[in-house]
Amino acid sequence: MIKSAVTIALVPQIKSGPWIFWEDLEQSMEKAAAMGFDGIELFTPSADAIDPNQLKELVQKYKLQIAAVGTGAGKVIHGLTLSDPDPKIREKAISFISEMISFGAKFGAPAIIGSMQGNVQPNANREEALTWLAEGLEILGQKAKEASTFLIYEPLNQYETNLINTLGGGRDFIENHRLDNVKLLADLFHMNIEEGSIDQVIREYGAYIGHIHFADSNRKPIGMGHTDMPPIAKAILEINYSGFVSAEAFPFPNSEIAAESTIQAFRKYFR
Ligand code: LER
Ligand code: MN
Repeated sequence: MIKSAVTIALVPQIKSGPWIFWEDLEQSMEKAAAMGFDGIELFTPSADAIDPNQLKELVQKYKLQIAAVGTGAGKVIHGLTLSDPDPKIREKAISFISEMISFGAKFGAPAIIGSMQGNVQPNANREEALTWLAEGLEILGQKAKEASTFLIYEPLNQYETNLINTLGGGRDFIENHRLDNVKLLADLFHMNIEEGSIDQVIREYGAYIGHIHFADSNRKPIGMGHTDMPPIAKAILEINYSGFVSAEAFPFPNSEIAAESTIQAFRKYFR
């Protein structure tokens, strides 16, 4: 069964990002649980920012799953990416994400590689950058496997990365580099910019999709933009997707209304 989730970001540097909740962890969890979400997607500054025992208590108290953990803080705070020409930076990026994988795995949650993939730098070679990214995903996919979870790779729109922008590009990358235990994130906001037909692409690459970011064309909650959601929801159901549909959207007009609109849209399309 498809599960609902809502993002909670606890990284001060990215407060203005597309996160439904971004203040207090427990308060946000309490609200998410009261609205009926199945899980939360967490963005933390590092793997040790939250005491796992405390999080275990909260997860039990509010009966919420951890849908996934974001790793973007590694880039935003420390400037680390998996495609940096400097091997020391790539090494640090891998160890930052490894720790996030171990943290998430305590809760059965996979880690997401989004902005941590980086970019081909102005004077670097594209093939080389893609090889570095593949090397990182290979190591991290295995790390996730050892922790009994999987790794999520997210194609981003062209204004955020010049590496891979489409689900098809992500599928080719996984196959060409024989990446094991790596699944794709279908972020409906990025797909709205990059794909021809979102529903067709979801049907075509359904077997590779391990996580979905739920946001409208303008990155506001579903229903507040012009994305034609019914055919997309139909495609998600048709591929027998059983992961999380997680609201990574702006808290517009505020966190509560954004979360409430999201869970209503989720019920309308998936229940
Ligand atoms: C960034 O645009 C995004 O979609 C995030 O999920 C990546 O960390
Ligand atoms: Mn996303």
